[in-house]
Amino acid sequence: MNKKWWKEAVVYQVYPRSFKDSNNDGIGDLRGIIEKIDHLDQLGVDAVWLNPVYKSPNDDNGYDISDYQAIMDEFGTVEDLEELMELLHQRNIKLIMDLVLNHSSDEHQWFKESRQSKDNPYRDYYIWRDGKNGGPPNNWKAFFGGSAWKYDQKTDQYYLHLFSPKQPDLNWENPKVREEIYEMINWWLEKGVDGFRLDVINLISKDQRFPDGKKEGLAGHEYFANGPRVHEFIKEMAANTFNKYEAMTVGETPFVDKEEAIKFVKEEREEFSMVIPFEHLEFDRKEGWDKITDWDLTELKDLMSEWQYKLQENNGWTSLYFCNHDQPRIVSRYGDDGKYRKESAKMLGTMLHTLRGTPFIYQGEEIGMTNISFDSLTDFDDIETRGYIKELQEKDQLTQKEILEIANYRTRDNARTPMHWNDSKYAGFSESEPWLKMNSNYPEINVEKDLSSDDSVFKYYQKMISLRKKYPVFAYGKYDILLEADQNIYAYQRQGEQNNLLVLLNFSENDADYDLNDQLEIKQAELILNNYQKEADFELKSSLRPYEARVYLY
Ligand code: ISL
Ligand code: CA
Repeated sequence: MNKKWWKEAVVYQVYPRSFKDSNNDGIGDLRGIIEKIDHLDQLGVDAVWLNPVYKSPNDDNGYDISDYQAIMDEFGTVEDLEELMELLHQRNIKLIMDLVLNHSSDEHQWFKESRQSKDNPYRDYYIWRDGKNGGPPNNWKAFFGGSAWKYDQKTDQYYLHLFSPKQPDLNWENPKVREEIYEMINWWLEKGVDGFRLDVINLISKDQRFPDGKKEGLAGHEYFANGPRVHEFIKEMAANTFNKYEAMTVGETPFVDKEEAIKFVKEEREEFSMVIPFEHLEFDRKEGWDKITDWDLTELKDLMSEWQYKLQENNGWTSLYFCNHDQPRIVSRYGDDGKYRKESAKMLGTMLHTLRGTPFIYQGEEIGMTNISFDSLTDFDDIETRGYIKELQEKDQLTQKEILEIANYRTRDNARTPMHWNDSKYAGFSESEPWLKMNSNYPEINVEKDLSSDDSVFKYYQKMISLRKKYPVFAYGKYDILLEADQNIYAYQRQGEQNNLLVLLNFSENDADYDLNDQLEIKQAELILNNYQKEADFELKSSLRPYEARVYLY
């Protein structure tokens, strides 16, 4: 096992639009992040990943880029970004940028040219096809609803957009596109950026026959996810860019299971440092976005275990996360955002920081922020939610109230509400009305409050992060599951060179008994982390309190 800084790191994700607004226009910005570096430093994180900050008309909040080498007007300037990077580096915090390479904005110069004529030099920068039988070229569906093809009158052809029509897919088959992309990446690397998170990077190679999709789920995904040339393209890109700088790379990879994951992250293959898995966040949406399903802890345990074993056996690495800008708040999903909010937030955090991989904390998770509840369907900003609402209204099987309930549970806006810094109006995020509604619970849940209390979620995260730094077993220890069939407790050990860890996590709101006598022979162990004030002695047979998390060192 090779040691790497990013295997020992904890990454903090900043969604710039909602982190801190420095000039009171209601929108978070780069100077706002600069103002809050102390918060990151205090928490103890090693790297910051910024969601896209490039020039963009914001059809999908920055994931539609119109200029890869300029900063969005509302966020600031390239100089602000350089200053932020410099200040982070002074505190030994690395900077990870987001790279959106599967698509650009339709307002990018390349696309403006491309749509002009069939013989424009930029035509093949995008994917254009003739229609079929008066409709689109095939049945592929877009992630945000509807067909993945949009008709363009000017040249009487369709272009492919796997996301919104304002996000046309780039044509990676064209070597000129690849060269331009590599040049742009190197421009950022030369500035000193330490790594990248690569948006939906496993979608860049499409089956060039463009057949109709036949599998269940998003139509066509078997032809555009993990496509024929995906590894060839990634190897070429890595060799020409990241690997020359030893940059950290995080591939965002929907439709990837543990077998596919290995192909991206097995160290010898020199593709990515790690991937962003999805399967562990799909338990409550197995029957689709519009149906909330019950889920079972043993399923989650099995899945986590399979990934853990597969990766450690194959010398591969992964990111560990529950929250990001696309996911509702985890404490409202797998935890309890009422009575046991603090306990369950800490317990879920413990899982992320004690498995084998690199933990990613999403802003607000470190204070246990919860989902929001909008009163009206018009409150939603998220383009994905608006797409689904439209589809559901057209299907006409659910009442407006039912649609509102589902949208509130699912919406990516849950993660995107402004950060809670204190209990003043607009929570210290801004002095003007924010771009998205605030969660009304900010007077109870905010950073200032957490800093002044000993048993806060923040203080617990701080401790967890410092423990990871102190004991290499957190990063490098071998994973083994315990109490495999237990329905309430997720238990595992990590075996390291100097020490071992025993992790016990109660996912239920009741006390849960356990007996490890058959599985372990430990007499003494030190409790190094516990989310209850009154600490428990070490015993192989005992009971956990509601949402209790314990980490023992031995
Ligand atoms: O967010 C999702 C589930 O709620 C996915 O459908 C999501 O769109 C997918 O995981 C890809 O996400 C990434 O690319 C999108 C962008 O909207 C997301 O914010 C980004 O993380 C298109 O660039
Ligand atoms: Ca601002």
